[in-house]
Amino acid sequence: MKPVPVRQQQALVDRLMKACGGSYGPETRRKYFISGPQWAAAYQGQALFHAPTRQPVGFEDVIREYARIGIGYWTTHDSDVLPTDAMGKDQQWEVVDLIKKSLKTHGLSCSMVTTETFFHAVWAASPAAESPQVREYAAFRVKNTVDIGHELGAQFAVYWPGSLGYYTQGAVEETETLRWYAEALNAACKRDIAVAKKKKRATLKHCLEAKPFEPQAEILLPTSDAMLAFISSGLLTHPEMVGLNPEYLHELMWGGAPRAALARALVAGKLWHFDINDGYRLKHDVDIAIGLVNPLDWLNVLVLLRSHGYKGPFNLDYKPPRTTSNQGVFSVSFPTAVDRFITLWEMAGDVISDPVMKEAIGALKAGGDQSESHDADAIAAAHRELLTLHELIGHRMFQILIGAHRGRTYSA
Ligand code: 3MF
Ligand code: MG
Ligand code: MG
Repeated sequence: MKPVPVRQQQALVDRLMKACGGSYGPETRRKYFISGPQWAAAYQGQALFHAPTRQPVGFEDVIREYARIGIGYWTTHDSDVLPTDAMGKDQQWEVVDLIKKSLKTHGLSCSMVTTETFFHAVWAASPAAESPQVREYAAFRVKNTVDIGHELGAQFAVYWPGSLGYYTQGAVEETETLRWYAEALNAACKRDIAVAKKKKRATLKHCLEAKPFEPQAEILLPTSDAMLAFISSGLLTHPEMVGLNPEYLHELMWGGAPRAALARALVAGKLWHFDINDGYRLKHDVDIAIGLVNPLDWLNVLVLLRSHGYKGPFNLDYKPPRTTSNQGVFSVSFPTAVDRFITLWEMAGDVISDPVMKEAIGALKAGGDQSESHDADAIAAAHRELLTLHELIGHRMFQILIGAHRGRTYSA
């Protein structure tokens, strides 16, 4: 192949994207509760060790492009759209007005707002630092995010505590830091109750997001399970207002099984919001788009969520790779991520209604010949053949993933 001149590269990408086929139209995409974060589309590829590879993009461009793709919901950090020194001031409300206009023009809704408590130098010792002044500032920021959320019509507020942890052990007293962190959340809930009453709106759903490492060496609430324990620790004044925003990759990062982590959140009644992406076990936060690494695991996750009636939000918290251009972010990265999600979601429906799966699961639940005795050997023998179905179920999931259940075959 000959080298491809720069001016022909976009056309090549567009042609190959068309050749991929199988994409859904914006109308179809809008039927799902999929949200697009401002920060994901605006990410310039500037992570640790990296210079940016893309030009900056503002919320107007992101909202317009999400609308064109068919992403119906938009989410943002306070600092994605506001300079830190404008927070809570008149300038903030001017920007919020512009955002409202832009969302209205393009037919999008803001579903979630979140406070940045990890980037600015003020959070160096965490949002629950020893200094009462820092903690008072953290409370101001989360309360201000609640105000913005109500103004933009959001239903959810998310909190990834970011630097809640330490580099040098012993520098912070963990129980005290957790108490202080709870105080910020308590302030957010209290403000929410007052604003919701004034605006005659429902209170927001406040969702905690855990991540096992980054950006501190040690994190005080590293997993969704730790967050569940924190919610029921007695430190929160409104535990009923606080749930979880698990992130798929964050659970893989500590070596957990994301589906099992989600199951624990479901049984606690706390699975309220979900950050969807992909990546590798026991590695750093690579935020690859859904289904590019673990499609079979993702199918399994969506089977669980579908069978429990979870309908979203599904927040596209991934990072278009540094190798993708500004154009590529909206022409390839977001539409393909959305379409893989929809395909996997629909496939999960196939799994649930598949006759082989149904019969296998039904048979396992019926068990072997009922024996009255507590004879372990006899019970094991009565189930010996039946339990082979576990592996058969795994095979059937694979077949559904590759379309073999619909007759797709490969000749050897
Ligand atoms: C970090 C994250 C965050 C959170 C966001 C929401 C930048 O790994 O996942 O995204 O999702 O801060 O509060
Ligand atoms: Mg996230
Ligand atoms: Mg992440």
